[in-house]
This record gives sequence, structure tokens and C-alpha cells, in this order.
Amino acid sequence: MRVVTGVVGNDVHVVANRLIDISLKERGFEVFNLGVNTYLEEFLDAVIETDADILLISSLNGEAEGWCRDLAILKSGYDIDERVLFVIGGNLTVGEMSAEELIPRYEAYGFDLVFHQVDLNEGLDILENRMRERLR
Ligand code: B12
Repeated sequence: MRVVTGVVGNDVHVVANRLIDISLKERGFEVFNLGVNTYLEEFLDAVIETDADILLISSLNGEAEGWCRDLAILKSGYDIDERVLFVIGGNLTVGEMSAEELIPRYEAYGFDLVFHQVDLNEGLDILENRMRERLR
């Protein structure tokens, strides 16, 4: 299964990105890592170019909302397979906001799975379960 990943917007936090890359590969995914400072358009181009099953975006500096709120509008301009799973995780806001408050907002932007301050392995377990359900 193919995954496009990277860190969205003007975000230089690279450590989680490296761990995500390693963890996904260990779980058997084929990974296309665009690294830090990646714009939404670049992610969508890569999803098309690699025929990816999953787009997994990471954001740590709190600015994800500004970069991602137009995802649904942008997606509609691309010929993206509706089975592609859109995932985002990391620190998804500046300061304090509960996951209960944040998740519906990101879902409205066009994400299928949203992980705010969730442990990486826990999130990847949930992702793998979701992909298994989809294949049934
Ligand atoms: C190192 C660091 C930096 C370094 C980054 C160096 C580099 N190239 O990586 C430098 C000094 C450059 C930096 C800069 C900034 N930083 Co900084 N930085 C940190 C710090 C200390 C550690 C981050 C790190 O590497 N952690 C280790 C990794 C392994 O953990 P992680 O990043 O949390 O990732 C885990 C989870 O989030 C999760 N995860 C991540 N993505 C995903 C995705 C999915 C799908 C899932 C399931 C899970 C998941 O899994 C990872 C592994 O467990 C944190 C504070 C902290 N202690 O966490 C602040 C922190 C992330 N930085 C912060 C900020 C605000 C900034 C700056 C804006 C500061 C400034 N005013 O200039 C700038 C932003 C620069 C930019 N344009 O992005 C804030 C973000 C606050 C927020 N989101 O509300 C933090 C939390 C500090 C704080 N408490 O305020 N930073």
C-alpha cells in the first residue's frame, strides 16, 4: 500500500516526519516522503503521481488549520480516487483545544482520520485497522 507523507505549510519540525517514515516502512507501506515545508497542492500532486492509497499529513507548529482548511475545495479540482484516505496528525492547533472540538473541524475540511496529540503507533494502528475494513 502506498502512502504520501510530509509536514504541511511552513513547518520545519522534522523529527516526527522521520519517525513516521521509518514506522510506516516497518509496517510494510511504500512511503513517498515529501519532508517538511510541503504545500497542500504538492501533496495532492504526489497522491496522483504515485497513485497513493493514503495521504498522511503531519503538523507540529500549530498552523495546520490555516494550511488545510481548503482541502475539500482543492480536492475537487483533482481527479483523486474517492478511496484515498486523508489523514492528519500532530499538534493541530495553537494552545489548548480538545480533540472533541478539533476533530469535526478537520473532518469538515476533508480529512477522514484526525489525530491531535495522539501517539504515533496508536494512530498507525487505527489507520491500519481502517484500511483493513476498507478492503473487506
Ligand atoms: C525541536 C523543536 C523545534 C525545532 C525544530 C527542529 C527541527 N528541524 O525539527 C525548532 C527550534 C526549529 C523549532 C521551531 C519552532 N517551534 Co518548535 N519545537 C520543538 C520541540 C522542542 C520538539 C519537537 C520534536 O522534535 N519532538 C519529538 C517528536 C518525535 O515528537 P513530536 O514532534 O511531538 O511528534 C510526535 C507526535 O506529535 C506524533 N505525530 C506527529 N505527527 C503525526 C501524525 C500522525 C498521523 C500521528 C498519528 C501522530 C503524529 O508522533 C510523533 C512521535 O511520537 C517541541 C516541544 C516538544 N517538547 O514537543 C516544540 C514545538 C513543537 N514548537 C513549537 C513552536 C510554536 C515553534 C515555533 C513557531 C517557535 C517560534 N516562535 O519560532 C517555531 C516554528 C518554526 C516552523 N516554521 O515550523 C510549539 C508548537 C505549539 C503548538 N502547536 O501549539 C512546540 C510544541 C513548543 C511549545 N510547547 O510551544 N521547534
